[in-house]
Amino acid sequence: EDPSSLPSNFLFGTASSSYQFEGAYKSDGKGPSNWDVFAHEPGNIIDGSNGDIAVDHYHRYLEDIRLMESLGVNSYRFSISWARILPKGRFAEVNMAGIHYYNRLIDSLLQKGIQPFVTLTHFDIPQELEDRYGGWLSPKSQEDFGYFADICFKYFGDRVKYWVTFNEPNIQATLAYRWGLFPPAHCSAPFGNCTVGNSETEPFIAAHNMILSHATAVNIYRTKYQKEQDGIIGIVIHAAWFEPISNSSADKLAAERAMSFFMSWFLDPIIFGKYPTDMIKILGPILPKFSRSDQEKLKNGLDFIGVNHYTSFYVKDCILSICEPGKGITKTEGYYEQNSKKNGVPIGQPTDLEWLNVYPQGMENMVTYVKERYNNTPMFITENGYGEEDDLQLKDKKPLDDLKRVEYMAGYLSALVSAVRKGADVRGYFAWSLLDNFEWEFGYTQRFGLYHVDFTTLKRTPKLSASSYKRFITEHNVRTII
Ligand code: GCO
Repeated sequence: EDPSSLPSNFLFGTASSSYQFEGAYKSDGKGPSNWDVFAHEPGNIIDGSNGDIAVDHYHRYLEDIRLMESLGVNSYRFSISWARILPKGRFAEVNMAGIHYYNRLIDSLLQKGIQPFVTLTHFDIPQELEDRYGGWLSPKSQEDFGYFADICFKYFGDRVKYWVTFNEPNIQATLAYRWGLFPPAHCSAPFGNCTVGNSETEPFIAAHNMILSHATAVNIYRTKYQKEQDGIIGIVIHAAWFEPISNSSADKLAAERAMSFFMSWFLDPIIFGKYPTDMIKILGPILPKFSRSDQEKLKNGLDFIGVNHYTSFYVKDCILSICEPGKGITKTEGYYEQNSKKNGVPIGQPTDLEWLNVYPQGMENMVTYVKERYNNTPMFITENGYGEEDDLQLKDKKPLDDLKRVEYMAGYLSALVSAVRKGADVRGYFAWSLLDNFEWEFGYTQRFGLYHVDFTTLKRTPKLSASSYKRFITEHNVRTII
């Protein structure tokens, strides 16, 4: 596809997050985050690693900005470490050294013509909030998040014009409170055996507080800052594409339910002021309710939708069909089962990672779906990328010749261009990620970078995908100048 079909002011960038990149986990007054605590507990991260040092972006951001410059990107998506700004949430002073770090980062980016695209929280929160009242399970979290967001708008909003409140709250609510794989590691049988939690109810309680926290931050931005600072604010959702496994109407309805239970769970309340109808019907009293004043607060709740899209799944109905125990059979999962395969055949080219199949058509389908469901609200593809198992374990592989990543990006970018041609209002694309980094419960065993990182020396080396992304961006720019 011809990159010139993209708008001339299109943002091209790479994405990152504070815990996965920064390191410096207790430097310059930073407080402990929930991820610091979780990763330090033996058994939680498969290679026993943590983000104490990560890729040391905190100290190497200037070098990393030079890498961005050589890619030719005009934007950088990163997140703020809440515990670096507020080591104890709103229960202690602002840590000015943390403010200074992000000021240096933002100013250095702008000097190179790179727009900061800033996420307020990408999974990591001050541990203090967990300890005091159970983090997102408590409605008190709303006030905390508003307090934090206000500080960020106040100190950085003169220069930051793109704000994201939450990164993938749908993943966070599910992994932290249904599967126990993210802090605070809550779950119950048959989803897992944690010491605390309730997999059937807590994901919805945490999500409810996140949705209202989002609304709190957006209202603060709208009333105190937006007019003067002239930026926009949105939320980032993990948006896999769900393909019905057969033509039966039951499977088609199941795929619709998958969309509701996964993505629209967050987007519908923020855009329409209520949960999706199929969720309300199926979950009944399990789903918390929005009061009148909540609904008022929610309306007009975003300027753009951030879509993280990587892969697609087949979806099978579990109301009329028999599903495997523990996979979609309960009402809290929406009575659908997701699978990467149909009759043993994967939906797209398989990768090293079980959840990741290469199916570029899913990008076009997803973008079109979001466009139609949400009246063509402006969108950014806030993440898209290809992951591989660590090359140290696969000795014969040449880590820098990442042809599969090159092909993945070419396919997905061309599917994106095609959706834009057909009228989707997509304004930017961020590759996950600039560098190999800390991949949550998988530690350093999975690599998503356009640049290879030697995790011992922290040396960065470009892969083939870095030059192919650069070429795509250059072609786009050349056409738009002519
Ligand atoms: C997110 C993602 C990233 C991952 C990436 C690769 O929440 O934005 O989980 O942090 O590193 O999706 O799996």
